[in-house]
Amino acid sequence: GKVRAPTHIISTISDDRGEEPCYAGVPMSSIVEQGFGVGDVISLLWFKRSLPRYCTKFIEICIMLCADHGPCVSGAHNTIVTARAGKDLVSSLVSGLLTIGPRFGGAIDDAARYFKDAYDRGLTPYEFVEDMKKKGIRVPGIGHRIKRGDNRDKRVELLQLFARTNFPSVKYMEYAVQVETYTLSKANNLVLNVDGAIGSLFLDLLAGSGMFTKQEIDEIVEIGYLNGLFVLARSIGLIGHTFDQKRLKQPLYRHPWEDVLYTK
Ligand code: Q5B
Repeated sequence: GKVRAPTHIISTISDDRGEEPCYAGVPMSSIVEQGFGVGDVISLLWFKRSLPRYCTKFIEICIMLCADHGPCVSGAHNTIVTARAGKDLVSSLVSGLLTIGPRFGGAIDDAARYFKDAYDRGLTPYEFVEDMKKKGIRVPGIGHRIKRGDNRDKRVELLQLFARTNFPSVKYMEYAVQVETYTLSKANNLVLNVDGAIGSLFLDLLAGSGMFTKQEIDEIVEIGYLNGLFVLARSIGLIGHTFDQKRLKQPLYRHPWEDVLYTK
């Protein structure tokens, strides 16, 4: 019989060998004919399944809301400086992307991990936050440089409104809101931020949609899929900032001496 030569790569999400490429078995023509959006494409390529419309709409809202947050945030700043140094699009983009991490935009996975663990173990918000404090770990998804208890993040409110209207259950988000109520009683900047809102709501999407087994949810949270949403979304803005600087023919950036504390 035929002997199968050993392969060096295993791939399960897409196939380009036939007449048309397929994403998780769905041919490109169906994707176009059925009017799929980017949320559906993410569902197929990341989660290997078609998700209900409210889930794909939620993914699309996350992408739209996180696409940009002005020129002053870490990612945009790096991209702007790189573009002004005369570098190309990809270099400018990745220099911004490389700032995404536990403090900036990359706290979604850890927010999901910690909120899930605390909720599933039945910890009160007080027990959870104080336990984190004892361990010296900042609560991921809590805190913002410019948002405050009396100046909430509109993006968080929009995500919460969509989920409360469309999700079968928002138990993880409600838990995150209770955590926020407690952290706000400690300091006015300790709001639920956009990373925490997406992290907790994605847990609700995974648990409430009936599309994932418990084992699959644990694997998604453990591997850490959710920072990918911020990376993907913010790439849109970072590309925009690159074009903006090139269009404006901005010169090489040099930070002013007056803004540096030179000390021994
Ligand atoms: N404290 C975000 O801090 C920030 C605490 C906390 C307990 C916390 C901080 C933090 C967790 C990571 C996180 C996502 C670094 C943020 C984003 C996208 C963005 C960005 C944009 C966009 C801000 C002052 C006092 C200290 C701290 C305590 C602070 N956070 N305690 N748990 N989570 N959060 N990141 O303002 O006693 O004085 O020592 O790490 O979720 O990135 O728009 O900018 O779209 O681009 O630098 O929205 O919260 O405050 O470091 O001076 O702390 O609060 O221990 O206490 P700040 P600090 P003490 S969304």
